[in-house]
Amino acid sequence: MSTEVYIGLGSNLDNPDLQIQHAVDALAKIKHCNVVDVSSLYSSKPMGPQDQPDYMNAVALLHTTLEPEDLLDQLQTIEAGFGRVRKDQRWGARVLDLDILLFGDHVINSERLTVPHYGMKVREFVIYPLAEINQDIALPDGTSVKSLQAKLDKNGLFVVRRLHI
Ligand code: ROI
Repeated sequence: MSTEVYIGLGSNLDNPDLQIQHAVDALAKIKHCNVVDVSSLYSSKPMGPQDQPDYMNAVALLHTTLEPEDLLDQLQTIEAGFGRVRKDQRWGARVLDLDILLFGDHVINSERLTVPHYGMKVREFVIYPLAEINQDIALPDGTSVKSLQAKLDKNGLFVVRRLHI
């Protein structure tokens, strides 16, 4: 049985626009995973410290038979391959961030993983691209993405271009 998984992608260093498309390409190469949809590429204002460049963000929908922590391993391997240093300053600039936003309707609170992603409900750069892929999804607690989007200011968020799978 495969599970629908939504992944958040973010970058604000070293040509973020290209990093995000390359990251989608890398997701497509993970074994036991299919990338079935991807949002547009969005430009967003940094959340957290403001003395860092604007971000590029997107969301991808995968179908996978991997367990959550095995998928996390794969995502961290991709981040490392993009030169991501794990000690990046908290909420500082980064080459590539890959977050598991939703893993089917699983609720996970392990040492390595918090799913749904803890900050997603208030992040316009997550909720808008998610709603672009599927207006009708709900979080495990029943909150619809549509209702979250209606409450969230765009905060300067805009679509840059389409991404391809
Ligand atoms: N801000 C934006 N706009 N996009 C991100 O992906 C992002 N990621 C982060 C923090 C530093 C919280 N800010 C962000 O990890």
